[in-house]
Amino acid sequence: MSRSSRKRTWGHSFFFTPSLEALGDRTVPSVTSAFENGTLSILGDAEDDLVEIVAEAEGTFTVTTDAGEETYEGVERIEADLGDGDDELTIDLGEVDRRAELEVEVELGDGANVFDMTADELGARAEVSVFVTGGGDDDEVSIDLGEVGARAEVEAEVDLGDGANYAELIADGLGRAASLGLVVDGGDDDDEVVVDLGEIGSRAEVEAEADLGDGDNYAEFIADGLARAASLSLDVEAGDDDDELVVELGEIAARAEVEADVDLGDGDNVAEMIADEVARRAELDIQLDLGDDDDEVVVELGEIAAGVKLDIDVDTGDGDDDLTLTADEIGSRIDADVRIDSGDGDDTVDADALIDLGLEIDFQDPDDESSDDDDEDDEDDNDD
Ligand SMILES: [Ca+2]
Ligand SMILES: [Ca+2]
Ligand SMILES: [Ca+2]
Ligand SMILES: [Ca+2]
Repeated sequence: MSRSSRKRTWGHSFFFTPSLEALGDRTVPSVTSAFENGTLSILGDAEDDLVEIVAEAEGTFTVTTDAGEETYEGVERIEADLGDGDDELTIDLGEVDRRAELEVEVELGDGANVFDMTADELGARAEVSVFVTGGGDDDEVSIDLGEVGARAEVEAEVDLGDGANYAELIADGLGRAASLGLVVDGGDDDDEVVVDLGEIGSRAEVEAEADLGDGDNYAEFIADGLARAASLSLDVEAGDDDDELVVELGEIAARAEVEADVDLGDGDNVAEMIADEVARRAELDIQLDLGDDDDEVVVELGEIAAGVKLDIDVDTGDGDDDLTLTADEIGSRIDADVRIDSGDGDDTVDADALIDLGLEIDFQDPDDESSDDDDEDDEDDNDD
């Protein structure tokens, strides 16, 4: 029906009226689907396509497009190429069976696209991979996994291209020894990425990598907690504009490991890392690099139990930076290595709570060595 917008008015009548051919085209559906060797293929065109895929049973999917409704059995892989235009693809996986395997690969093309995949739950040892590629315009990608079962494996790669994109990955908790790998590429322009996983189960492994590119980006990574011996690796990179990253991890249980490597580039960036509790023998390795310009850093670790290993390295570059590092309590036998480099500029650094709790902090602030405000200069050995 969108074709009617192409209708042109002709000043005079001709024998061949192109509009008649256009009318004939309307009977040709814009989306076709096919099935071969376990792969369900969906092909759109350069116009706006609307596709809905619903799981009926394991490997059985009903596809609804403007061509009608078709059901396929024995599906192991879904491939969709929707071309340009503002496309919308929804996939409802329902309850994914134990040990079920599914691969989804989607090309959304240019245009303002929407991709929405939901599951109520992933059964134990299920394996789901999803690869989504957007184009140069504003894309919206949402993946909701529901409750992820024990030893389930999820791999998600989302390349949003340029444009003001939005991507979210939601789970209602990860089961014991489950694994989740996420890679998000945001391209230029202002992107928003939200990851909210619920409780990360014992010995579960999460690896998340986000490259937000230029633009004023916002990224949020939330977990209700990490259970015993769970591990989380977070790698976030952004470009020269004003970026904001919020990480909230709840209670980090005994022997859990958190590794965060954050590089937000120049611009007025904000980085917040918050945990309520870090239990015995957990390990935290936090590297925050916020580049030049006026940055804000908050690291709040709550109660830190005995035997915790802490490696914190914060570098806010030049500019007027504002840093706060706090904890409520620190147990005995902490293996801590905390370095703060606030670069040139008028910085406010508050790590008093950590110092009061007995933690040694290695401050690197070039302003301390060449301070114009102090009447008496501390003589440094680098004076000639
Ligand atoms: Ca299309
Ligand atoms: Ca895009
Ligand atoms: Ca961006
Ligand atoms: Ca930046």
